[in-house]
Amino acid sequence: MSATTNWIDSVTMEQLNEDPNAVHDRLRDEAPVAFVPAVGLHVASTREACMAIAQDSENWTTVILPSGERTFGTGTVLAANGDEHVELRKMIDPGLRPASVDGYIDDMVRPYARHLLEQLDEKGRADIQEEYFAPVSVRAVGDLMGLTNVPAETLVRWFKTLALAFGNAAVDDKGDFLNLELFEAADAVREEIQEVVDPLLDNWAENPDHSLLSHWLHDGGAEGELQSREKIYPNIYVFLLGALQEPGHVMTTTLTALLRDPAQLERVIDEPALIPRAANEAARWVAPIWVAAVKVANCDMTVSGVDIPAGTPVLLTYGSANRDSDTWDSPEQFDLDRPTMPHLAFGAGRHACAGVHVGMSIVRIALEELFEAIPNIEADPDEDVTFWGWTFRGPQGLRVTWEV
Ligand code: 261
Repeated sequence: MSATTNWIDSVTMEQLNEDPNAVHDRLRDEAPVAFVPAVGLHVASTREACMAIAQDSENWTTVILPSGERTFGTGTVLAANGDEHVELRKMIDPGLRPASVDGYIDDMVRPYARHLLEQLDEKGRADIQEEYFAPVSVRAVGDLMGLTNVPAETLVRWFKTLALAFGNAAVDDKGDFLNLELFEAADAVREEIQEVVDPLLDNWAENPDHSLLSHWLHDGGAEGELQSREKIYPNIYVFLLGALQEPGHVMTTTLTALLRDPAQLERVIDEPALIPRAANEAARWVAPIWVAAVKVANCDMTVSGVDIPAGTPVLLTYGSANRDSDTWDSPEQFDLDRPTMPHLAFGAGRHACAGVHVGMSIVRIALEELFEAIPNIEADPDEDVTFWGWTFRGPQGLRVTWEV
């Protein structure tokens, strides 16, 4: 075995969760597509390799990370192909179109954001992730889905449990999953979700409203028929993980980057129109969904000079692609002024994120309200921010202070 494969064989899931960049900086240089035993899959790390695969749906069939399938079951939009994928996107996309989002998003986000900030204002310190960003993120998307009566704490607990299971990608040398207790916790949460959502679907069957789930139930099925729950539930789980968690991750990552560079923070606070640019650069800098797409080669393929036999699943690491120095100068730096190049935080090709506009609108509004209410926000000098996660990545929390 060559020296090059040797170090890859000893990469661990812990390393990937703690500091994926240390591993992937080297993978991009030495092995743009390589088998990584820790997760039992081939992994594509360069922007070129990820784009080539993501944009070629003729030669690659979309599947899902095995730990993701164990968490959500089959039938998610994430793993659908061809007509089935088109049908699911017809169910999911309409409520997320920019023109539609722009009509409802302010009323959905601002009042709750202001309410939380009023409560925090006099305190002078907070874990802004746990006390503001995560609640705003889940309340906005939860309300949009129609889960207005599910408390924010419950929604946060759901996405955290589902995310730990989905990202539980480690396998032993036989390819069997480790840490089964994380899947069992997600099984229990899925049951809890059904207990909450079943009665809501019963009600929407008789009394449709403007919520996303009511539309899924009524508009996604055959003419005049309700969409089957079998088709709806896997995609509810997808939303209750990614859609609930990631706007919050982008908010915290944006603020973390700005707090580390007070000159850039000051520019954004002085000129709120820069918020979208800051949030977009944050999504490139630390992609909240660092890893998720898996594609299987339909025939023998060669990607970036690496031969991939037919039937090989390849994991696309968009977080790594976003740090590719062939595209970005000093990619490890958060830089408001870098030339705009399309990054891969929202994926590419047919499976590109359906929620990019709604998600980034929620991020923008949450940051606008925060900087308006607390323009003198500072990092807590006693706390070091820890980023964690390979599949999903973001700050574990973010302690901040301000003078009251
Ligand atoms: C709404 C998008 O959600 C996800 C995306 C990728 C992996 C898991 C998700 O829940």
